[in-house]
Amino acid sequence: MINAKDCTFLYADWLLTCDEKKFFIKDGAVIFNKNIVDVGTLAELKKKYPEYEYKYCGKNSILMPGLVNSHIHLEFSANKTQLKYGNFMDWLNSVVQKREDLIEKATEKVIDEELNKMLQSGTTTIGAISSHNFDMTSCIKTPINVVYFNEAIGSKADMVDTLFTDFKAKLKNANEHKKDNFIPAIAIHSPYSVHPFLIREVLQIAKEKHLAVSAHFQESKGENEWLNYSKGEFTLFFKNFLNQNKSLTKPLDFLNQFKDIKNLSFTHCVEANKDELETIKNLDASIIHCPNSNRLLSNTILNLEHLENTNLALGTDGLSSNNSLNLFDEIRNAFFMHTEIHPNILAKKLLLSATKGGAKALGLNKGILKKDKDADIISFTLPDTCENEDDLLTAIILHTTKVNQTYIQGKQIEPS
Ligand code: MCF
Ligand code: FE
Repeated sequence: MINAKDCTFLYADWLLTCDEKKFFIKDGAVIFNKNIVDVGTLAELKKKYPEYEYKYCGKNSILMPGLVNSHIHLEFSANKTQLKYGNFMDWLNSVVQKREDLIEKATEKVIDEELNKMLQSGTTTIGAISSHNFDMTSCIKTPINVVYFNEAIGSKADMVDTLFTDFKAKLKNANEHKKDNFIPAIAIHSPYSVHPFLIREVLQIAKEKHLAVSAHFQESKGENEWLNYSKGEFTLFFKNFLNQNKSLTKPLDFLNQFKDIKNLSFTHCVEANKDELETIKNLDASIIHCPNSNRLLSNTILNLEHLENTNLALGTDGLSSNNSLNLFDEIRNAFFMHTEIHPNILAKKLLLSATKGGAKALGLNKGILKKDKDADIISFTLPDTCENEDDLLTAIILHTTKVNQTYIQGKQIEPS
């Protein structure tokens, strides 16, 4: 028996479970309160629960899990035209130059508007990397689920105690607002920018408090050369700004410090070699793919064929390296970039990475329409009928930028 009073009953022309088993349900229906109660064809569910009224999502409608944007930087939301693209070091130098101005312009109102646009485009969960907690008020009040990654950054030895104290204050601040849809977590900025002492201490906290952890990793050729040989285009930056002439860690030594972190992700990984990818896989970590950002900052692309058996998630990164935080835009761009994979196979891979894959990366019970999962659900319609499930996912990617209905943990959300 179900308590119909607390439940919503929806059906659509197609339901995508985003679970590899039984991915497509034609004329699919879902019953949910805060969690999903049942999923099946409308005929099956009507037979099981005949006395209830089911609401139709419309002609050519789709029901699927809400999207998970696993990696964004909201504090950079004010950037439109200020940063340099094409080479990571040029971008980084422009960030150093414009950072204060951009951060000042990223007011609560600007960030709220971006979050609202994300809601309208079907994103129900984000992994937000926060450098300063300036985005925290917006992240606490949004109905979107937020895994809030407090960032540890800084490689100067004489600053390390201060940096650690600041980090702990930020984490404490975030922890005071912890709730169902605001979950504090830890970001280690990258192997090149965080002192080994800081990495060790911060990971110790993550282990003790069972927090999710994320890090940028192997994003550019410059990073790879610096980490392995203390050479290349990072050299000047480290000499000038940090008076440092040697990398403090090697890529594999960096990765090996993350053992025993349960919900772990590495963003970018475009320059990661076979051993590094193998280590990531053995850590049971996820790789977060940010294709637009990689195109803009380093003009590279992740090789998806090298990632067998590693969980893949998807992110937009911030507006510091993108023109949109709409995850359907990102999926569409990725779809056109990865020309080595058949469109329909790639479409499935990308939609999985934006739902189930993202939920795993962030350690959440979401991303799949299945009994007992959190009821984060979106519905939208296609411009015409699609009879064949083989073509459906490509059609969705080509034609979707906005959704009609959004439910987060069972509650219907009206974008403001
Ligand atoms: O992911 C992109 C590129 N890689 C590294 N960092 C950032 C990205 N977008 C914003 N950032 C932030 C980062 O969180 O840039 C700051 C850090 O606080 C400066 S260091 C690159
Ligand atoms: Fe990033």
